[in-house]
Amino acid sequence: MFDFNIVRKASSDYPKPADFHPSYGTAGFRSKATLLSSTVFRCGLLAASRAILLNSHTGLMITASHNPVDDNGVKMVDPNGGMMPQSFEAVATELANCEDDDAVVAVLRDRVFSPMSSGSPRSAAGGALTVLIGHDTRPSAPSLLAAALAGVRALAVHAHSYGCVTTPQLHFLVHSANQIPAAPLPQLQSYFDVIVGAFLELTKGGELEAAGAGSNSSLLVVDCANGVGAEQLGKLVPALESLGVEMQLRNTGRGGGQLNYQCGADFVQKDRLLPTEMNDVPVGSRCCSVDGDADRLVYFSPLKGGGISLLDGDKVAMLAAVYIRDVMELLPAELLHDIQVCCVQTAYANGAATAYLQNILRLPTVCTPTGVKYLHEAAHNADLGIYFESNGHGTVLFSKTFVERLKAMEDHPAAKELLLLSQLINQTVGDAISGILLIEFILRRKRWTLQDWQALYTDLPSRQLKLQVADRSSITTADAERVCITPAGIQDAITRVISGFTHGRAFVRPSGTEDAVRVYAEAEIQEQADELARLVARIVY
Ligand code: 16G
Ligand code: ZN
Repeated sequence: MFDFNIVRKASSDYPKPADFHPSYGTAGFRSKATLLSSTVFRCGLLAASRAILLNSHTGLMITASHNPVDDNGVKMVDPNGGMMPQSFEAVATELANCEDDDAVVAVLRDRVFSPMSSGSPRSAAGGALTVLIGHDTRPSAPSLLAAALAGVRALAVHAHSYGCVTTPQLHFLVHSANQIPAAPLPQLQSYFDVIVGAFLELTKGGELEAAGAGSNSSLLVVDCANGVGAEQLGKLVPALESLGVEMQLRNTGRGGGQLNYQCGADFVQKDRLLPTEMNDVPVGSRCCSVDGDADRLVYFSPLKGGGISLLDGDKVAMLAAVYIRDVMELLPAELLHDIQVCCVQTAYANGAATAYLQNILRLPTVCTPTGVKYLHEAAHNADLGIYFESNGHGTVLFSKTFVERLKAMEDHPAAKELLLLSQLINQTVGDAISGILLIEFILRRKRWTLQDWQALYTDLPSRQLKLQVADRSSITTADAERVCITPAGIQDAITRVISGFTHGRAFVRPSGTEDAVRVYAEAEIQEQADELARLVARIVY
């Protein structure tokens, strides 16, 4: 049985900085790394508490994803490999904001344990309940890892650090650790065994052709954002070689480049520029960028005279949707009876992508607020839920029912193929490594170049702006962030401005990860999208 006195004493080594008020936002806690020791320690307590209460292994990922190298963050992972339920976020925030050690113990005892357990909490001592921990490549990782370990151990729960792993790898490992009770913890290799194993099985038989014509069709240049993806992606090189793809890694961190600085999926998607260390890549080459913790992926191709042709998360979603629809059409009708397919997007999805989905693919669509937890939940409600944010984060979820039906018909080649896809595609969270394998497989199977893929539809020109305002919480939204509720009158003003633009669409939302307000605008031509964004920004100021 754990002892709250031990918690109190351990907590005294991790005092909260005065005037620091973290909140569990879109992707967990995020801040300047120097402020985060107490927050990460307390997340260690929380992850251990949830392990005890749920009698399962839980997880903690220490990362600030695509944010600058001096930031860091922490995110909780639930036993199913998904994110901590939103209902628990307020308690996490309350715990992180306790001003002293007594308050930490009080929140833990009265808010975390008491309402959720009947009677006293189960003892973890002597049991094998474990919090699985991973971190990215940030220099602040070792000290924050020590804080996390101290938090977990203060509740007499085991902690296991996987070291430097991608966020999706950690989610995958937590999920698989909970599959067989009392089994030893999974090794990182099991992730590659499942994902790469499915890929090799899918590509067996050698019917795959080189991805279209062109002198560089065998080359895939990957921008690793100088992050954790570099080491893990290195392990894919042989698998892709078997498909005739030569994968070259850039921004691996070994060339002295800084994490996420002028590179990575966020930079490429938002700034539409060639990442650093890639100036020598031939025009028209197949390239992709992952972010600092390798849960986002976008593809692109360098253009003549600079700039890039971007294939963002919307395009990835459409490629996956087109392919999966093709395979599903080969399935016997009875297998598909009552099977719901759905594509989930956010307000950031390009209007042309939504139109393609609805008018050409004729797939049902749902729009949710920004943040994986919302998209993931919506995709889970379907039997086959395809979700990708434009920024490149997403995955394809298969329901248990659908997987069971596919298994029952495994002899059918299309059923077998979909089953393998459900293993190739990380089912816990968006995953750049699994995404690269999926895209490379589909391009080969369809014999498409990036240009063929790009031609699915033409994006409407768009512009995003980031505004520093005095109080971002004064802006509140509804209807999946497409409508501003407060300040009063702001939405009417935005709607009036939009009405002056052909194919105009715009919205404003407070960021969930930064102290800023974001503006998105799209219109028929780039100058108009820029102008619309500027006019909307003026309304906000
Ligand atoms: C985080 C979210 C991402 C979202 C982004 C929005 C996760 C794992 N990541 O990176 O889904 O698109 O925040 O950031 O949930 P913003 O609120 O600052 O625009
Ligand atoms: Zn990320």
